[in-house]
Amino acid sequence: MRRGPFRSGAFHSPARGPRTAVVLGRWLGAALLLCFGTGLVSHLLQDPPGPPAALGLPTRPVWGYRVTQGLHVACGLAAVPLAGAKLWSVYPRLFEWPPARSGRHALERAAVAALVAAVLLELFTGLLNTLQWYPWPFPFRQTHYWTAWTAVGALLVHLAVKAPVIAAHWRRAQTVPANGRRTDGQRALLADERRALLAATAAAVGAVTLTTAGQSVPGLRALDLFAPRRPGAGGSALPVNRTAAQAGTAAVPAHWRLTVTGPTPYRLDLAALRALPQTTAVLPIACVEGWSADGRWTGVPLRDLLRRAGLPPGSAVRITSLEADGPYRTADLPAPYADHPRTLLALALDGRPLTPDHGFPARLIAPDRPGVLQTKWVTRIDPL
Ligand SMILES: Nc1nc2c(c(=O)[nH]1)N[C@H]1C(S)=C(S)[C@@H](COP(=O)(O)O)O[C@H]1N2
Ligand SMILES: [Mo]
Repeated sequence: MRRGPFRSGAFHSPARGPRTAVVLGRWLGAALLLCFGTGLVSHLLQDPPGPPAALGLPTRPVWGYRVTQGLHVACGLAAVPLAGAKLWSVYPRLFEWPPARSGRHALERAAVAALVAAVLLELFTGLLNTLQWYPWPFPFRQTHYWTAWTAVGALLVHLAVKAPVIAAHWRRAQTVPANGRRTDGQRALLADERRALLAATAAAVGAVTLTTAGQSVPGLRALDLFAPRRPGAGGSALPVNRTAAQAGTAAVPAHWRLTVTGPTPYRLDLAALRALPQTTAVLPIACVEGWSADGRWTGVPLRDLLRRAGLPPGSAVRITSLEADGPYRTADLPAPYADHPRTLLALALDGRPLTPDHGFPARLIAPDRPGVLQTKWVTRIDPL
């Protein structure tokens, strides 16, 4: 174990030490906690507990999910260089020998092992998810969700165990004690090295953020070098995650009808839908994978379609796509969204009929919801 890069004294640096670990820990901790909070929001929206109709899920602000999920992905990306720097700052301690000196030390190291493993798995799965790349046999969302709880639990143990060290090094003034063992020159060198490390870390975080945030922050579009999704596909400013060709819905059957069930079920063709009173609303598509963009949608308010089928306000519905299979073939719409005046069965985007990639002939668009739930190629609406 104690050879090569693992020998004690490997990669020695004066910039290491509790103060460095505390400063980096604060940044990383803040990024991870923001990830956790915004991730819980996303999870609750995608997997609402309890009966869908009974829930007061938020429909306001309409761009709410755009902000929380944009932050989630931005903080996750920023956490990658932060986690690297944090691991580097404590590197020799990760391979300490003997592995445990006391019960407390054993607990401390077990929590660190769980924390490091969970955070690395979380950042890895999240990063690959932004690339729509799933090279693993386990379900992404459940794994990402439960790993997050593991990471937060291990983080709380870590913070509790380290509380005295954190308290002692929280403020800069207390961190360079005049302990007589270091000369003023050595102390200045240490402070310089630490400053350089923190500046390099901050620069890496800044670079990662500036070159990816454009996928959800309009003002930063020009700098968006590394974000995987580009607007402009499918003939609009919105990116496309799953094209009609990929979903097998490129050729919509000539007999396509929208079916709405309820006390007075009915079917309507596209011309009949276009003849109904239309509403236009600017609403974003906010993808879980971190990109988002506004669209100007025109279509029939969903609640008008539901009233016509005899479904009263407060009804939750299931929206079904023409897509033969795939995880987003159906989406359940809790009552707050179904009743919202700007929830549309959209027929047009930016004044033009929907293109196949954006969901022709009809798609759902609802405020403050993850993109995965904005079902394209809609063919049925059923009460839940
Ligand atoms: N039927 C169906 N609807 C779907 C999807 C899908 O795979 N199948 N993808 C969803 C996802 S993940 C997103 S982000 C949005 C993207 O909408 P857009 O392609 O119009 O930008 O559509 C959603 N609607
Ligand atoms: Mo998405």
